[in-house]
This record gives sequence, structure tokens and C-alpha cells, in this order.
Amino acid sequence: MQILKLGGSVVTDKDQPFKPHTENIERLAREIAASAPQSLVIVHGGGSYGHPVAKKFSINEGYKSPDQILGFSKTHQAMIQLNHIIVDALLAAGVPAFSVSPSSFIVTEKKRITTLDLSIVIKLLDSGMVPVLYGDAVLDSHQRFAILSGDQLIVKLAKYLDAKRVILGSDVDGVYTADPKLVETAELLRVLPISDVTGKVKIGEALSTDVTGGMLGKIMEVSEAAKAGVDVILLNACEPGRVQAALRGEKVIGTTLTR
Ligand code: IP8
Repeated sequence: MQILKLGGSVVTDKDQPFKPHTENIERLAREIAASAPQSLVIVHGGGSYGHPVAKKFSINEGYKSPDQILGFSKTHQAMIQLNHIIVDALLAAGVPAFSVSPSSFIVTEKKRITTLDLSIVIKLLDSGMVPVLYGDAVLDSHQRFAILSGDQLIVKLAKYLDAKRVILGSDVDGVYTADPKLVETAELLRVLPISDVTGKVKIGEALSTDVTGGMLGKIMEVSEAAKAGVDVILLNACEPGRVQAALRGEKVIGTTLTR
């Protein structure tokens, strides 16, 4: 059982609203097909689809004014549009992808997952399909609605589906000693003990609109899966071949989180 997260910076052009990164999406679909995964769940991020809409209507802050209700639907719809493009590309490459909306089986409380019914996802996996989920606008029992990041979602999936490996694809090679987009001398950490995450290591924040917390938020979140003994690999999914190699269990340039 493997879980692959494709970050918004991989599947969209984060600087242009509603612009899919078609080249990356189609290449990754071919890589996933070529790796012939036994059991795989794909989760993608919001990028320039979900995030700008969620930000415009302050969806992650919960209900404050009536105009947010339309914004909640628009955020979800933006994610459906991106998911549609990704699922179409996977199908074209021969991957039996099947779209599943997280907001239809997950409820949060103060932005954290409290209700999650994975029975459909499990049945899809048992039938040989590849469920394709995403960060979504979800109902929240405390603040009416919230943004569920794909990163929070993959940790729960890893735990309840007993995943062996979680692969997080972004547009950087892994975790660096500083933000590689800003600091030239930043070094890639091939191994990152999770005890270092909140201490010595300085991790660059995402530069563009990301309502769910950028790189540091991502690592804090997924370190939970590493703590539970799941192999967690952060790699650059914009570099051809890396996702395919990781899915095959081969050695790949990236950062492995260790306990
Ligand atoms: O990009 C957020 O998912 P993420 C999805 O994985 C939305 O944090 C709706 C903004």
C-alpha cells in the first residue's frame, strides 16, 4: 500500500490562477502507469485552483459572513475541476483512477479530521482501482467549514490503510537547511530525523498563496506518519523519473523522514 501526494506546485502553475501544469500531470500519469502499483491512493493539493479561492473567502477561518457560503462551494468546485484534469490524464495513461471527494466522507473539528469513513476507498482499492483524492473544502463541526490539506489527509490514510510508504512530491528536491529558492548555500538533507523538525532545521515557507501552511506545515503534519513507522519520502516530482523510482521502491534523490 502506497500513498502518493502530488503537491499543488507540481500539478498547477502556482502563480497563475486556474492554470494546470499539463506537462507535469501527463508525465506523472505515465510514470504512475509505468510503475504498475499494486495498491495506491493518490492525493493532490490545491495549487492555483483551491488556494486563491479559499483565501478570497477566508474559508479556513470558518464561518463569519454569508458570502462565504458561496465561496465554500466555489472552493470545492475549483478542486473538482483540477481533480477532473488529473483523473483524465491518469485514465489516458491507463491507470484505473477513480475520483473521490474528501468532503463527502470527512468532517473536521477546528480544522482537524474527526469523522472519516474509508469504506468506499477500501472497496475501490480491493477492486483494483486507484482512488484519487485531494485537499478539499470540508464541513467543520466547530466553525462550520474549513480547508482540509492533502497533507493532513495522507497521514490518516497512511494510518488507517496501513501504508508501507508515503511519497510527497513537491517542486523542491526535499528538505533543505534553508529555503533553496532564497539561499544559494542551502543543503539537501537526505535523512531528517523527526526530532530535528521543530529544532535545528530551518525550513523555507512556501512563497505563494498557500492557506494550509507551506513546507514547514507539510513536514510537521507528515512526521506523524513517520512516527507511526511509515516510510515517508519527500522528493521533487517536477524532475522526471523520481516519482516512478520511488513508487518502485528504488533509491531516489529526496529526504527520508526517520523516527
Ligand atoms: O494544497 C488544500 O490542499 P493542500 C486544498 O494539500 C484547498 O494544502 C481547497 C485549498
